[in-house]
Amino acid sequence: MFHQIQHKLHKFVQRGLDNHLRIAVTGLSRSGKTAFITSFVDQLLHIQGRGDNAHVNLFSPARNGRILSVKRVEQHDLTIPRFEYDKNRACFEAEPPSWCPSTRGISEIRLAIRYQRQNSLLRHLKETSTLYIDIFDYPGEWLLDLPLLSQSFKEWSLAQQSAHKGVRAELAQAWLGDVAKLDLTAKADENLLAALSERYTDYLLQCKAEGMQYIQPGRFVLPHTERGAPVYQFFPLLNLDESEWQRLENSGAQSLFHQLKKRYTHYQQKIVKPFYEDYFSQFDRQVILADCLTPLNHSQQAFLEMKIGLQQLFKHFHYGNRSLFSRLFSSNIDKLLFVASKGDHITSDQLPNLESLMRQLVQEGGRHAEFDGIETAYQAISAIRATEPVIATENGQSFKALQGVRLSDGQKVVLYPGSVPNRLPEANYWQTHHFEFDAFAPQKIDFEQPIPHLRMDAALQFLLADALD
Ligand SMILES: Nc1nc2c(ncn2[C@@H]2O[C@H](COP(=O)(O)OP(=O)(O)O)[C@@H](O)[C@H]2O)c(=O)[nH]1
Ligand SMILES: [Mg+2]
Repeated sequence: MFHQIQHKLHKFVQRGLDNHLRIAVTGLSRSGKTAFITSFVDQLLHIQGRGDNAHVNLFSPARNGRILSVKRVEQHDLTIPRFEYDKNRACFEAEPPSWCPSTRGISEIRLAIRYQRQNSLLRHLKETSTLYIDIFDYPGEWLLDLPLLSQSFKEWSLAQQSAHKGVRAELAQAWLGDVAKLDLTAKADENLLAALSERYTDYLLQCKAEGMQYIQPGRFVLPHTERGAPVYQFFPLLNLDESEWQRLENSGAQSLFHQLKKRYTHYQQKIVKPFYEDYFSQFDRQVILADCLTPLNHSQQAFLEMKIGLQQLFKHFHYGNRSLFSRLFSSNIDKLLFVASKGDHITSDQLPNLESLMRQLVQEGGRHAEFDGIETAYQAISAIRATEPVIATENGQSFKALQGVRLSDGQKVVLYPGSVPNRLPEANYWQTHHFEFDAFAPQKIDFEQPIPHLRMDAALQFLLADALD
């Protein structure tokens, strides 16, 4: 009897000591979220209680042998799609190996890590504890819509107008030409609105293809099933003067103008807001991924947009008392990790430059001191390493190079991808430097081997080590 009570008590205490961590991973599409989470889970699942765990040498709880087991458990929220770890891993084990298919929307996976506590005070109560981690994958495009929550349709339109230059202005010509022909005070025609919205969405997709990253509404450029829903069928009105805005406001409730306004408000309240209320407010730690190398291939405008885009994501954590986000919501995030992804596209000596470039992209403007109470780190990593470092010689000179299988033609190549600038490049940079960061095919991964990576263990250390104390 006594034993039973003691056992029950022990279990009760045990449960009280088990802890949870909700880690969210975001970034714009193709920034490497799926690759990151697949590798994150894979590295953890390959930790062996008594193994040397060389694959995660920078992750101290594994190196010290305190992690007893890691396993997948049923996720917490059954309404969220499951993160497809097994399917993703299978892509790399296949012959030939391929990159995992792209995903949309939010997904979740839960792991249970059983570990030995370090905390001696509790040692007599229990030796081991379990940390449950929920990892969420959600599109960074969702965060680009935050400003909409505090803007009226008119304010949003004016903000869009001010971003409307260079490549964007050129791409928008066809869509703007069609809108100019409209009588916005006339009674709304659903089909017309649908057709024009489609042209607007095409324009946004073209901006994206040109490397523009600051795109609103962010959800318009994600593949989603409800594209035909009226809530995704609206667009901003550009180039109107004050008297025209007045005239439109005074048009009938059924006018095209008021229909656009109504859909905008619906999008704001029914699509943007619930994400913050339902999910965002519950995250404990946030990873933000950015592919800083691809904009170097494109143009200065692409690079500047990447900066604006990143700073937009960053606004969610910039807790200065006037920050938009802190006025609207509260969050519990205590650690923030900025990751420059796909680090295997450059030679290892360039990784510090990539890290510092990422830091600059986020911090420019000197606002970095204001992450109140949030510990922030910057890391350049490769979640799934597709290249091998080699030493190449040319004209008697040796230099560091990369070897991999080029994705476009399946050729095995050795190349020197060039140096990465460690600060924000000047305009003439794109004239004098030619960047070609080729995409590589993934390596084949043997059954039971962990996924090869660069510094994923540094990310594990930052995100998990203190929770496994
Ligand atoms: N070489 C290399 N390519 C990567 C890495 N991570 C992502 N990629 C490439 O980037 C693409 C998009 O990555 P994914 O994880 O699907 O991005 P997501 O849209 O943010 O989930 C992949 O299909 C790969 O081609 C990496 O660590 N190394
Ligand atoms: Mg994905």
